Amino acid sequence: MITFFSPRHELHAPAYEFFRGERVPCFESPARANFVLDELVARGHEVRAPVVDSLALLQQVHTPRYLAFLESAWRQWLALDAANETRQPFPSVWPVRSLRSDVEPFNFTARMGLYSMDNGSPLAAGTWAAAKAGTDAAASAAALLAAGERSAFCAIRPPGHHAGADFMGGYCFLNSAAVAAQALRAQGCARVAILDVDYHHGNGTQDIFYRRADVLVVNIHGDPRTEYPFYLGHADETGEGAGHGFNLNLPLPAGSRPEEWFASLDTACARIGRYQADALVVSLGLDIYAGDPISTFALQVDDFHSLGSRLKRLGLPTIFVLEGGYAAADLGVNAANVIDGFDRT
Ligand code: SP5
Ligand code: ZN
Repeated sequence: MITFFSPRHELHAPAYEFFRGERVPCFESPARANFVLDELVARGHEVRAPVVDSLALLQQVHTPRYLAFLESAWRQWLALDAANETRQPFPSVWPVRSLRSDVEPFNFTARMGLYSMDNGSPLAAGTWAAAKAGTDAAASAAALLAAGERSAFCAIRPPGHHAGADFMGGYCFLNSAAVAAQALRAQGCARVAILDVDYHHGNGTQDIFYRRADVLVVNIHGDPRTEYPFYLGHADETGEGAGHGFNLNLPLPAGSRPEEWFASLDTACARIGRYQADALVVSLGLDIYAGDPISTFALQVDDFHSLGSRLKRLGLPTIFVLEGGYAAADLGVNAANVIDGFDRT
């Protein structure tokens, strides 16, 4: 399977995040994508640089004011104080419920809060460049499918599925899976399915397509009553307006076993089959792995091969987009097992 990869992902390298009130090294590290790249190369997969500019697609899935903020955020941070070069910006105030989010404050930290769902998405100097390289990869993968290829893999970071139309969150800034789906729609696929298998519910992707019937969104994830992102991902969220019936959430209790997870995968695949999708985007979060440091599902290395071969049986042109997965040293083998399960069985 052809893989899209850009070394620009390394431009997003914040030093720390917060955990229980302490600064800890970021779980979402540059090493992650490099482990994936190395394993795919070792197994003989072709790697290409992104070739498509995704800006027009980004403007269809994110709001203009969010894109303007994110693109200029680091420059604004430095403009406050040149010494900020070695500091990380974090939000500390958010417009919950009765507070207004329609008026953009001048204050930088207040705008950070307006455009964030949490304080868990550290910004760095190259965040925009790295995230944009990721969405360029997603758009390039769609172009490859238009040219007749059956599948493509985007080995990208930072991840994207928590990023909604106008906010960042959960290590995510630009929603690459949404860009891939939007690109497939633009090139003639009438119905696109997104299957999100990351441990955490893909609230951003759900947000972007919630009122649309042309993109089915299916999520398998840890029950949000106990797992991040907590405030979305329940089974009763089925879509709104024209999108009613085109969002399926399959939450599983924390600690669920692989057998239970694969039973949900069968349910997800059955829904995608009934939808008669023309193409599939897989938000490939590998934090469902037993060795993941922040998650509680227990898929083993070989289970990722089974995941790939199960998805192959859908018989759809498919784009895989890397999302979470924090056991960095095992990420390459787990990602490559999905790809080989799909490609080589
Ligand atoms: C893309 C993605 O996987 N984002 C995940 C963001 C999760 N952020 C919250 C992390 C909370 C970590 N809790 C750790 C518990 C360890 N015992
Ligand atoms: Zn995750």
